[in-house]
Amino acid sequence: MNNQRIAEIFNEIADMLELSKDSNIFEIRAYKKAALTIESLSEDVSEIIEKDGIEGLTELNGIGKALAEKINEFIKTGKIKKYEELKKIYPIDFKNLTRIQGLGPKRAYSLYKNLNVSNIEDLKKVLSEKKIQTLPGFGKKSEEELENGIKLLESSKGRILLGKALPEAELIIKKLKSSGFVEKVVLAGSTRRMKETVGDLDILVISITPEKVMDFITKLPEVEKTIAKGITKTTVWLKIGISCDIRVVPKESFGAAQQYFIGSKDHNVKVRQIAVKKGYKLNEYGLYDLKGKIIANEDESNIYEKLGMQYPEPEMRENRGEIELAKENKLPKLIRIDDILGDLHIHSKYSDGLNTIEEMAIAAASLGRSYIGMTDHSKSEYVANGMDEKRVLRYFDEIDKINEKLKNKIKILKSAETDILKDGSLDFSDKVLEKMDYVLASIHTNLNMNRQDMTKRILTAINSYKINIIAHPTARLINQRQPIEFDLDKVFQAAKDNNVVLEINSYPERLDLNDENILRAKEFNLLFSINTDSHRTSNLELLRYGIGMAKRGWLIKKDVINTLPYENLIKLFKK
Ligand code: DGT
Ligand code: CA
Ligand code: CA
Ligand code: ZN
Repeated sequence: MNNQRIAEIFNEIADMLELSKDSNIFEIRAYKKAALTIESLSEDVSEIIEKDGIEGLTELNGIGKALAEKINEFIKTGKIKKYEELKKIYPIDFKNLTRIQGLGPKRAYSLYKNLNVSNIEDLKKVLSEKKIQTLPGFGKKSEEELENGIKLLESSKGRILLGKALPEAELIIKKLKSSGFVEKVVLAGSTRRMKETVGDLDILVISITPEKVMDFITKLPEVEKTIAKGITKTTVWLKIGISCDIRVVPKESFGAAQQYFIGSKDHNVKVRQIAVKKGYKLNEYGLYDLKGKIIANEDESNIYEKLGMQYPEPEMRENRGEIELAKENKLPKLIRIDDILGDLHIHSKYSDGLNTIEEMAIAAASLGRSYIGMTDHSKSEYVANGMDEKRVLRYFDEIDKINEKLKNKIKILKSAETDILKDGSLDFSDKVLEKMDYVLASIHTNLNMNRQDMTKRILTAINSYKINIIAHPTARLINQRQPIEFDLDKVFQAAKDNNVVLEINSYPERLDLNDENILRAKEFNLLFSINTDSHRTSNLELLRYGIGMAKRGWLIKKDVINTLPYENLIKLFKK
């Protein structure tokens, strides 16, 4: 795919432009925006050019004539001159280096200038020589941070984001279904349990022609190579960078196979113990009595039933107490995606989004949402084109107008993603905050404050009694950035005392709060809001990942505020 590479190049150009003295913020943003657009196209840019020429490109969101020509240049020559020229000045592997926590383009450049570091290997070397602590702007602490950052990056190798794994699994399953060789296909493993990262895909199939299924799989265009091919199990390596296990299972074992391969392993071990206590045997082929007679096979729920348990949804199967509840008939009725009526974290062109407010609203309405909250960034988010006090008022005026226009379709609430500054104060004056229907606040800067100061910062914001929702509370980026450090229990208690709601951010890189923190926050009887943090219309569909996380955190409908109808929600915010 050309798209991926061009997006990478544009991001790198943006990084390099940021380094030059006469850098132009608009140009930098333009490259970043274009990269986002290209990355998410379903069609390769070369196909667009073939069909509609360069004009086809300029019709895309965020791509003007100059950038369209750069894309065309890449398709024609395999290169972009501007990139090559910048690369001569900055021969640095920004793409990989900036994936290390605490290392942005500026610091990477400083390491290059001073110590000739141009890639991760060089960085490891100078770290081992303890050379970085002597540089201006760096210290012993930065050295430690970089070492930890490299460790985090390396430990994540091999696991990919659910947001990448699930669509790929669905694509393969769809192809299998239409192949004509299978009777039934289901997804299993961590992807089915909606775990935030996935080690490999697991797919189960019923088929009377397993050879044909395996031939079909190994020839899919998504497959890079075949690792092992058999009649009952085949493993292929996928181009997205993980492997996929396909198992063909006899019809009479399908239920047991599902129970086994959905996992998790810890859950299975415990369930098997229960079977043994009852005098049964449970494996991936069936549930048997002592004489070896099969008592449950064809379907999964049957197995739990025979063991005297309720059926636990896959998202709960992590041996975190769900088995005990299932035995006592006390499993919570987990939230479902259809329970969600609105989305309270959405960006538009007013800051770093790709679409207009109206486009976002119409897209949300067509997905069945009855309200959205607009939350473009506040002024401190300079690179993200954050709004100052003047612009945010125009933003609210425009929302009023669009509300009038769309009043039969959807309701739009006024808000803004307001930065919690270093001292815990907010990035907008009270006068502006009062004009909002609710205040969504979040931390984007000074992420490496120590635990004590960070706790104080968040508590100050919460105790100000000015905020309604804290967005992506830990600010982590999966595989890239550790969560900020603060006293969770203190913050959760303060949130409870001040009616502050915690977000479950559905962005696959964020999924913040995560399952464990949700379970912990639930102990404080907190309320949650499951939002997409959409930056373009297609992002609105990321909601299912937030729902996955919420189910993994055992949430039910009434734990989540955006299951409320509009009027009740407004009342809740007024309280
Ligand atoms: P992953 O791939 O690391 O993201 O996580 P899973 O859960 O998909 O693990 P995977 O692919 O190794 O195995 C798929 C399922 O098979 C797993 O969730 C439970 C089951 N399984 C694998 N190994 C064992 C085992 O040794 N004992 C039991 N009881 N179940 C197992
Ligand atoms: Ca797996
Ligand atoms: Ca597997
Ligand atoms: Zn946001």
